[in-house]
Amino acid sequence: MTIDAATGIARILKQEGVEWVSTFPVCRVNNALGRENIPMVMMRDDRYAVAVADAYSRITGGERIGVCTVQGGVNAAGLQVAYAGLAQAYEDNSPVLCITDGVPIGSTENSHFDITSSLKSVSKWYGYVDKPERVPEFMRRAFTMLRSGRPGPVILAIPDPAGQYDETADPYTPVKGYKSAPDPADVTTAVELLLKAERPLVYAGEGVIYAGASAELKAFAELANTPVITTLKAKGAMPEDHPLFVGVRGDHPAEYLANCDLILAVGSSLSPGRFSHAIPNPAGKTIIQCNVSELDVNKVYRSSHALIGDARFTLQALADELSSQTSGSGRAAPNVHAEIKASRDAGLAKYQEPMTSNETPINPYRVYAGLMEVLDPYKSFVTHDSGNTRDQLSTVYETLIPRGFLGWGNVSSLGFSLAAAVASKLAHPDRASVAVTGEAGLAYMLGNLEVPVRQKLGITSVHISNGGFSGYGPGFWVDGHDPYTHVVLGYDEVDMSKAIAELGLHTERVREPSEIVGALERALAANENDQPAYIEFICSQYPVYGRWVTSGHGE
Ligand SMILES: Cc1ncc(C[n+]2csc(CCOP(=O)(O)OP(=O)(O)O)c2C)c(N)n1
Ligand SMILES: [Mg+2]
Repeated sequence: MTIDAATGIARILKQEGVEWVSTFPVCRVNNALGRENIPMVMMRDDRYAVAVADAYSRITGGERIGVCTVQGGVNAAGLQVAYAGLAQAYEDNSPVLCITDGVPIGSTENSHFDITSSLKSVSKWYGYVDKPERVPEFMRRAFTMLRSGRPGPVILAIPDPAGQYDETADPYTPVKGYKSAPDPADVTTAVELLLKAERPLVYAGEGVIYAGASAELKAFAELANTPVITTLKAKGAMPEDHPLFVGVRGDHPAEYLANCDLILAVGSSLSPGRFSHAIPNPAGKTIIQCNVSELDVNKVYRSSHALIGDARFTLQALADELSSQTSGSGRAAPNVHAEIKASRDAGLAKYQEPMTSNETPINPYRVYAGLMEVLDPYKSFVTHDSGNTRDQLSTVYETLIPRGFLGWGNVSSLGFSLAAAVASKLAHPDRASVAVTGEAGLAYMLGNLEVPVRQKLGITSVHISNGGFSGYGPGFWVDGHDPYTHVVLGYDEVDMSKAIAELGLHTERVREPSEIVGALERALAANENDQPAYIEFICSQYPVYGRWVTSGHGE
């Protein structure tokens, strides 16, 4: 049976279990998606089309691959805007599939912007489907790469979506992801090193979430009696009420990183970035790198030892080996729980007062405390935006399930929180979904707030409305680190709750701390009726949060 390439792609996406595709028009496969009854979530710009699919892959830990389409071809306006989203997905290792129009044969070298070289710089693989009959091959390769190894975006460019091929010549069957386990000899050595250490620390990264290895992380940590910290992107990989959990941000993780003599990094590249902890005195520590990719071994820090493989298999193998080297008893560390509790309590003490503060304008921590009060941590999703909401929430928001909180940022692109909240609602309709943003993030997302109204997605946008880019102005730093560029029209000049109400969201403006919980409850009730909500909390500029262990400051 002869079909066109676009129809072939649509049918294969269905076979691969893709339930919807995010898009911003126009892309020449979209009509085939429509004809084949694949729902499209139409965003209001191309970057958000990528971001929603990207966030969906992150939130589902790669179990369900987010797919987007954007305009390509000659003079690819859509792709040029989408590039920002793809760059973010690439830097953050998100397995998103982006389909775009390819430059048709006969039109290459026609424009200054070189699609091939630019897209290769932000993808695990860029495939140009040069013949319609290669659609099944390229789709197989794409899904294999999306589900195996180090995650990352795959981009397919389709130069001739109308080109015909015989669907029966190379019938498509869905492909699986392939995983590997580390060399058993390397596992033995790792456990020997662990048992020699006096103050080992597990440093868990997002690879644990992609491997679905949270249970294995907990089981291994308990057997090894080791404290655990997580990266921002892995926040929630370890239940944060567990006695072995130290933290993500703040003085307590900093203390543990400084004082440990062995770091077992699992699923983290350890790359010192804006939003990761650097390792103090690395030369004085044994660093064991457990990663799916050899690219992260000996990266920046010398790896004393490495285990290459899937994080779940790695943690299982480590637990088995530790059990056998200790005759089943595990590693003895009698005071570890008490030490962690003391360090956590000391590190978090200074946030207690702002979390219960009655001051007006409202202290943003009081809003976060309200969120923790109204949300069921087992049935909700919270994400931050760039700016103080990221730094403050990652310091104090207690997360009990993987992806109960999405931390993001190797690249922290303003406005991504809306995409994440939309994606979470699509992934888990039964979970409350809340994005917390400042005015900079809000400005990026304004046009896209129409999407959850149109799509009937009950998400809540919480705006910490503090009249400026507060981390940049005076506050934590005496004169502010960007004193000339932090003031925008604030709550006294613009009532965003009125502006956004016109889009059809349930909105409220809250000035009193005592009204926080009620407003959040009303927002969640609107969400239950499939209406998105926006709540503007009139807040103080309060740029105080747990520090990263790094010489620079995050943005
Ligand atoms: C796309 C993009 N451009 C620039 C930045 C740098 N940046 C980080 S936070 C921020 C301002 C945040 O201000 P606001 O949203 O009001 O949050 P607040 O810190 O006041 O809570 C800027 C410009 C960024 N993260 N992303
Ligand atoms: Mg602000």
